[in-house]
Amino acid sequence: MSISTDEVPSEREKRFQLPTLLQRRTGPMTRELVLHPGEHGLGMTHDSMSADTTTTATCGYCATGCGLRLHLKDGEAVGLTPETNYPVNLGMACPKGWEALRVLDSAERATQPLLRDSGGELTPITWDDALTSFCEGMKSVQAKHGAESVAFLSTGQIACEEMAFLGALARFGMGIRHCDGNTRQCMATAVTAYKESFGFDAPPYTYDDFEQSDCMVFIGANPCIGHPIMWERVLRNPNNPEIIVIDPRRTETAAAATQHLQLQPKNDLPLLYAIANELIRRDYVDHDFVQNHTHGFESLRDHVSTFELESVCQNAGLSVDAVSQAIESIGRGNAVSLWWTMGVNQSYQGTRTAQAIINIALLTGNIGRPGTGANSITGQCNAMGSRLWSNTTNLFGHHSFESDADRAKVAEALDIPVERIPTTTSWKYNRIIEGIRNGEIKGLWVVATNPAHSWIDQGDVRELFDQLDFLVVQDMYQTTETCAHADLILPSAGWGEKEGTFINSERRYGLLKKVRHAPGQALADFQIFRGIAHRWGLGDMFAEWTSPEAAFRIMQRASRNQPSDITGIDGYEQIDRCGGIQWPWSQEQADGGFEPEQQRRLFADGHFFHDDQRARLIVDDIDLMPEPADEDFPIVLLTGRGTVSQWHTQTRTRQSPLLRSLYPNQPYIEMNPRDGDALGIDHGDLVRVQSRRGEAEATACLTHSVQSGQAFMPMHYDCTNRLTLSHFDPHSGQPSYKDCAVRIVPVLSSDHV
Ligand SMILES: Nc1nc2c(c(=O)[nH]1)N[C@H]1C(S)=C(S)[C@@H](COP(=O)(O)OP(=O)(O)OC[C@H]3O[C@@H](n4cnc5c(=O)[nH]c(N)nc54)[C@H](O)[C@@H]3O)O[C@H]1N2
Ligand SMILES: Nc1nc2c(c(=O)[nH]1)N[C@H]1C(S)=C(S)[C@@H](COP(=O)(O)OP(=O)(O)OC[C@H]3O[C@@H](n4cnc5c(=O)[nH]c(N)nc54)[C@H](O)[C@@H]3O)O[C@H]1N2
Ligand code: SF4
Ligand SMILES: [Mo]
Repeated sequence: MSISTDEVPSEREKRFQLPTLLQRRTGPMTRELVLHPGEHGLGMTHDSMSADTTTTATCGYCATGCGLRLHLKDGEAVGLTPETNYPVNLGMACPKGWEALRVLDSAERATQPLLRDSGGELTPITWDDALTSFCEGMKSVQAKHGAESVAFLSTGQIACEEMAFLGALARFGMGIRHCDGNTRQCMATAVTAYKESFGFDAPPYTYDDFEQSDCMVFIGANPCIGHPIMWERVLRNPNNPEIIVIDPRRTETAAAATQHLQLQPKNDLPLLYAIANELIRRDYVDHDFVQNHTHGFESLRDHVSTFELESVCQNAGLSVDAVSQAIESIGRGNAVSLWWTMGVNQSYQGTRTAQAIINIALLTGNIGRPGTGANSITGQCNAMGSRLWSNTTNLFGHHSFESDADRAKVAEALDIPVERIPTTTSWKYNRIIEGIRNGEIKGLWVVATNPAHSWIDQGDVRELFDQLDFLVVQDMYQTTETCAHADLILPSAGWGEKEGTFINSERRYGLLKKVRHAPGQALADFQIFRGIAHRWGLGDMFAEWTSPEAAFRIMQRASRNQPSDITGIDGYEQIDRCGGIQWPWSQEQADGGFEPEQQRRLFADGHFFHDDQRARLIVDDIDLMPEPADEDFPIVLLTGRGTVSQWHTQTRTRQSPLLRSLYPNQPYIEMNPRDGDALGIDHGDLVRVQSRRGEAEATACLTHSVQSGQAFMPMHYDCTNRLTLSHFDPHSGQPSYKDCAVRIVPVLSSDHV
C-alpha cells in the first residue's frame, strides 16, 4: 500500500466539511461571532460570516470536551469561536481552545519522517523508507530478543479509532505483549476504584450536575485551572451551593469556595473515613439505599469507627469545627456531588481514597439523581477513550484478557482468529520502564506522549531511552524531550488535521474534524497505523479498517452488551447532530427511532454493574507517606497544573505567542513567605530545589497559597520530575507525583557566572 501525503479529502470528508448537516442545531447566524481570516485568537475583531462556511469539532486539550465552531475558507479553518449550542460549554472556551489553530503552525512541527543515521544525525527519509525502517527495526528486535521485547507507550490524546487501531495492530497483529498509556499517570486510580466499587469503569455524571447540586465537594481538584469551563458550569448553579474544597493549597478554586479544608498532604483517607464515621454517627445515612443497593456496610461502619474526628483533625492540621461544618453540609444536602482529580488519583493510596469518596456518595444515597455522584474528573481530551479502547490493560472495549468468553466476543467483532488475542494483561508503565532498565524491553514505540518530561523521577529515564536498540517516536512536533532520543520520528497530524471521536469526562463521544491539511508529509495517526499494518504483512487482518468511521463500526460491534454499549449510534453524522452522544447508547435504547437525550447520568435505578447489582463499600488500612519531610529535606513538594494556558510538557501551548504571554516562561516554585524568611529567600529570587534524586533551579514565588513546610512546582517545566519520588498506588500502579521531600536553597549571584 502506498500512503498519499497529498490527501485529497474523501467524499465523506467533504460532506463533514460542508455545513448542511452541521448547521441544523445552530441558532440564527446573526448571533455567530467570527474572526477575520488569519486573525484567530483572543481579543481580535469580530464580524459576522455566512452560514455555509463553518463546522464544529470537539477541543483537543482537556477532557471537558468543549465544542468549537471552526470558520472555513476554501475548506480550511481560518478561525474559531466557542460553540453556543454544544451542551458542554454553552458558548465558552478557555485560552487553549481559542488558540487551538494557532499552535498547528509552527517551525517545530514534524513534517517528514526522520531516521538517525550512522553518524547519530536525524536525517529526512521518505514514508516508504520510514515504514520499512519501522518494520525491519521492530522485527529485528523481536527476532533477537523475543516478541515480548518490544513495547509501546501511548496516550489519552489521539482519537478512539486511532487508539483502537494501535492496540489491535500491536497486540493482535505484531505480537506486542507490553503496552501502557500516559493515562496510567492520570486516570488509572479512578479506573480501578470504579471497577471495584461499581463493577465497571463508569463515571456516573453529566455536566448538568454541576448546575443542579446544592453541595459540591472538590477533593484534590483545581478546576479553575485544570477545567475552567467545568468551573464556569459550577458558577451557573442557581442553588447558591455550598462548595467545599479539600486541598493542601489555597488554590484559585479553594479561594472561590465557601469552605476550604486546607489539610496536610496525604491526610485525605483518614479525613474521609472520619467524615463517613460522623455521617453514620449523626445518622445522615440513606438506610434504604444502603440496604438495597450496596454491599459491605457493616465492615465499613466498623472500620471507620476507629477514625475519631478530633485525632484525625489534629493530624491533618484542620479544626474540628471546620470539618464538622462540612459534614453537616454533606449530611443535610439534598443533592450532594463529590468531585476528585489528581490530588486523589496521584497518590500512593489513591484507589482507596477514591473509594472513600465513593463510599460517602453511596452512604448518603447521593448517586443516580440530578446534582449528585462520586465523580472523577478526567484529564486529557480522550483519556476516557483510552480507558475503553487502547487495548492495554483491558481487552478492546473494556473486556478482560483473562475471560474466554470476552476473547471470543472480541475476536468475532474484529473478525480475527481468537488465538491472536493474548490471555494476560500487559505490564504497567513502571514495569515497562523497569523492563528497559534490566534489558527485557529493547524496542519502544512512543505515540503522543512525552515520557522524557512527564514520567515520575526522571533519574535515568533519558539514559534508558538511549539504551534501547530501537526507539520510535510518533508526534506532531519533532522537538520534544523524547524525540531527542528517538531513532525514528514519525510525523503526525494533530487536532484539526484528522478525524475520529473523543470521549469527554461525562462519557460523551464528540467528533474530531479535519479542517486543516497537516504540514509537509505529516499523516494522521490512523493512516500511519494503516501503513504499518500493510508493511508488516497484516493488510488482510486489518482490511476493514479503511477509515476512522469504519473503525468506529468495528468498535460498536465490540461494545455490544457492555455497560459502555454504543451499538445504537447511527454514525458520525448522528454524533454531530445530537451535540455528542454519551455512552451507553445501545441498539435497544435507540429502537423505535429514539434519539439520545443530551444529559444522561448512570445508576438512576440503583443498579450497579456487579453481578448482584450492588455497589461495594471498600475500606482499607492507612499507609504513611514514604518520604516525609525531615531535617535534611524539610519541605514537602506538591506538583500539578500551573496556569490555564499551559498544557503538560508544553509542546503544544508554547507554540502560541498569546498563550506564552499568559504564563511564566521559566520554572518557578511557590513557597510560603515564612519559609522564605527563614531561608533568606525573597520573592523573585533564584533558588535551587534539591531532592534525594536530583535538583532544579527555579524562581521563588512567595505566596500564602501554600502552607509553611510545603512548596508547589508546576509539572510544565521538565526539571520538576527530576525531583519526584518513584512510588505508586499498589492497586492502580499510578505514580504518586504529589509528595516527596525537598530542600530549597538560595542561589547566590556569585554561583552564576
Ligand atoms: N491548563 C491545564 N489544564 C489541564 C491540564 C494542563 O496541563 N493544563 N491537564 C489536564 C490533565 S491531563 C489532568 S489529569 C487534569 C488535572 O487537574 P487537577 O487534578 O485539578 O490538577 P493538579 O494541579 O494536578 O492537582 C489538583 C490539586 O491537587 C492538590 N493536591 C496535592 N496533594 C494533595 C493531597 O494530598 N490531597 C489533596 N486533597 N489534594 C492534593 C494540588 O494542590 C492541586 O491543587 O487537568 C487537565 N487540565
Ligand atoms: N510531576 C508531575 N508530573 C506529571 C503530572 C503531575 O501532576 N505532576 N501529571 C501527569 C499527568 S496527569 C499526565 S496526563 C501526564 C501528561 O504527560 P505527557 O503525555 O507526556 O504530556 P503531553 O505534553 O500532553 O504529551 C503529549 C504529546 O503528544 C503530542 N501530540 C499531541 N497530539 C497528537 C496527535 O494527535 N498525534 C500524535 N502522534 N502526537 C500528538 C504532543 O506534541 C506531545 O508531545 O503528565 C504526568 N506527569
Ligand atoms: S476547557 Fe478544555 S476542552 Fe474547553 S476549550 Fe479549554 S482546553 Fe478546550
Ligand atoms: Mo492527566
